[in-house]
Amino acid sequence: MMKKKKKKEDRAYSKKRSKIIVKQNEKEIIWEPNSGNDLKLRAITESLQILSPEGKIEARKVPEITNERLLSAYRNMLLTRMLDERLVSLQRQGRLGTYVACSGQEASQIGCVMALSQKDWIFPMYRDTGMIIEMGVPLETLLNRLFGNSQDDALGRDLPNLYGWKRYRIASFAAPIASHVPLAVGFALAAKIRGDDLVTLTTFGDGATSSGEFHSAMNFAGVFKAPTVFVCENNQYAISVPVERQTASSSIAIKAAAYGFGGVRVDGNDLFAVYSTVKDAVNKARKESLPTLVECVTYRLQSHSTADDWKRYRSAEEVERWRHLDPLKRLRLYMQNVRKIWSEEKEVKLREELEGTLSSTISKAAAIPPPEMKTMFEDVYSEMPWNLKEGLEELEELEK
Ligand SMILES: Cc1ncc(C[n+]2csc(CCOP(=O)(O)OP(=O)(O)O)c2C)c(N)n1
Ligand SMILES: [Mg+2]
Repeated sequence: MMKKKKKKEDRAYSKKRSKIIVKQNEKEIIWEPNSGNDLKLRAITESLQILSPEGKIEARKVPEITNERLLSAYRNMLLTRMLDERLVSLQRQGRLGTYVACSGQEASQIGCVMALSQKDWIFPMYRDTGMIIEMGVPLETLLNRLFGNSQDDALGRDLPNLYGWKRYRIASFAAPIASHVPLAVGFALAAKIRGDDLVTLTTFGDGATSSGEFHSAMNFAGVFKAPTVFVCENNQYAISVPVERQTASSSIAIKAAAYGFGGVRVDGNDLFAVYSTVKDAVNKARKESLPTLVECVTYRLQSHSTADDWKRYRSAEEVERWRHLDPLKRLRLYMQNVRKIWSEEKEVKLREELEGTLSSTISKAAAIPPPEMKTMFEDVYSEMPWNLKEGLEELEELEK
């Protein structure tokens, strides 16, 4: 009897074998479901995958990406990971206010931007350092923002991870979750009315899908046919709340059906799956003015932010399992073993180069003084009102 039951379970696993079995030191680890309704397990087994965790091609349709483009994407993924680690450490040393890390989500973020054209805009979330880098924001500009120094375009007035640069086609956003999602739809519709040939892409987390803004934006986009690509970076948690407490739907992608357009779920740690799916969605938006929802199944390897400790709500084993699905590792293996354009030596050399660039750029940004205090009274009104003038005068007295 026991034997029979075991066999049945084996069959269930082996049905999607390549998707749920990961290898660690030659040993196979099976992803055990916690319950009959384990959304995390289903999310991995039922998403589009092109590149396996071992760096092998799993699907027939492989996107056409030149070696040059692939190397540049990998470089930005590694830069994002190394920058992330440095920033968390700087915050721990008390040299940076706060930081929201994105380690583990690099393929989702960089794959999205690779699919865009030079005219398209992004409406990102706070965790999208990889997108900011792939959009071409120089490291100096990004670090000045994070340090909030006097060279920061926002003069240190915003939270470090709340980015926004018009010249890089990155819309600024606010801290309330999903408040930027309807703006991506409005911007796309305005562009459509004006005849501008552009698509907007907005990213948000799994937690954001419980907000009213997510649903009204999706509804509006469906009814008025907005050229918008919605990308949910489903990293399994909204701070400490796991995705299975966020929704009773079988996936996040399925929610698109209620608004009359397509939803696709992809392995968010697979650069090829993200890139090709988002590229199709961008083409659909550009050619047919139709929205798409893409769910990237991924995982946040670090804490929610530097004000959080993941050990309070998830096990080390769970984090370890996801480490084997690392987006960088699988791309590196593919470049090395399939395309033959990468090697251990190249990896060491690139890491050394990026280490050097990061050290010098961080030292430079850290040494730039903070904005002058008086700047907080400026830039709001064309003519300063009496109450601000009074505040400024008081400050000048104090500074004498
Ligand atoms: C409207 C609103 N409610 C609550 C918060 C507090 N908060 C900040 S981040 C966060 C979790 C969001 O999770 P998710 O959307 O999955 O994105 P992730 O941080 O996992 O990338 C919450 C609840 C907020 N900023 N805004
Ligand atoms: Mg989340």
